[in-house]
Amino acid sequence: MSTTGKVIKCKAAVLWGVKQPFSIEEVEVAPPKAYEVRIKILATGICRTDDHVYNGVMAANFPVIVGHEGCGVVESTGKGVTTVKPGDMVIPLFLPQCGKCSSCINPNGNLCVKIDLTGKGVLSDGTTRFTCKGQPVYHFSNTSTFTEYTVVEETSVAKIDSAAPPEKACLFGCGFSTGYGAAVKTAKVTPGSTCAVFGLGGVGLSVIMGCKSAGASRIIGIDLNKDKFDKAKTVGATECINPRDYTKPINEVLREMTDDSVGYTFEVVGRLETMIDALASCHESYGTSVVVGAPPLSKMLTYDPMLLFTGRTWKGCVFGGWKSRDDIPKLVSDFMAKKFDLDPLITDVLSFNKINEGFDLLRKGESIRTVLLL
Ligand code: CND
Ligand code: ZN
Ligand code: ZN
Repeated sequence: MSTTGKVIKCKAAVLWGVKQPFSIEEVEVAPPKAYEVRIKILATGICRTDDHVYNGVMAANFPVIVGHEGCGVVESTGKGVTTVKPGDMVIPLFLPQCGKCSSCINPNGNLCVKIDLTGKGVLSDGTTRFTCKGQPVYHFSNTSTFTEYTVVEETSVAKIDSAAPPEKACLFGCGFSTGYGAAVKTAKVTPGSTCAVFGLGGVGLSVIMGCKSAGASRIIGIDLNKDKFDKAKTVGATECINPRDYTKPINEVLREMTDDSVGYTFEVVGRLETMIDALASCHESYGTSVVVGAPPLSKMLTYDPMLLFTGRTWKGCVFGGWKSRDDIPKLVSDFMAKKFDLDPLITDVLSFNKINEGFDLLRKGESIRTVLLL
């Protein structure tokens, strides 16, 4: 029986408030309105950004359905949708591409005005498509993938190769694309260069994969958890260090290790201290440092402007700098052509019901990416 045009009742993991465990609930998912798409989610990864919402350090309205690293199949489309149809394999995009705003029009921009950085959690008409126990439930970042069905706007959907395996392709929704793009698209790492990556989670390891594919000759991984080092080396780190093993500031350690030649640094933790450490660690004249870690809510940074005066470049990127609808299908094609391997990033695969277990693995530092199957 077709579900088109009807409310779908299904399972979703609802966050009712800060630091409350994910609660698997029956939710009602309304049909897509004009220019919207309803997607059956098949697989979704767990990213630290979802945990930031749980911890209250990233803006969101509650109750909310988070999750932003998913892959699924279009179930139905609203009026006016022309770029996807039922049955298409798709990735929901936390960074939309409307194609009309100033970022979308500029060849170097990607921060589409339709991105929801302030956690409003509603679609264009100001309402939500999720209801639980008679109460509206908010969307998250134009995606909401911790649910069997979600509704997103057409501008937040990338159609990908229908043969892509969802349990891997979901990582294109955030972790892999964000990290890999930070290196190849935003920093534009050059062959033979030296790179340093602060934070060796799923996003940081993807940065390392990007540095490697760009031809960097030295890639130094930095983490407080030495259990992350083996995996970092598997994906391309040439060496790994723990700042706690040194008494000197980490920028001095890196300068000595490399004869003062660190061309690129990446902050992939999301802490103010590591943002400054990463900036100070790139070469004072020609170095580039990229902020990839999500800035903590309402926190300010002070720094010595001499760090920039000498010539360093400091930048950041959302979703690796990619233009989401254009570039993600191409990245998936590269994956299907075996240009890179996502298997090292996926440490755990769990059924959707075990979502809290998946988050525990992340919090204990025991997982890179846990993929939940719906
Ligand atoms: P995850 O938590 O898996 O990795 C972070 C790593 O940093 C862990 O291995 C920690 O041990 C390590 N770490 C913690 N403190 C320090 C420290 N002081 N020095 C060195 N290492 C440390 O997170 P993830 O890889 O899923 O995400 C990383 C960040 O990227 C996080 O802030 C997330 O919110 C952000 C992000 C950004 C974007 C974007 O578009 N820019 C998209 N998704 C996620
Ligand atoms: Zn736009
Ligand atoms: Zn993410």
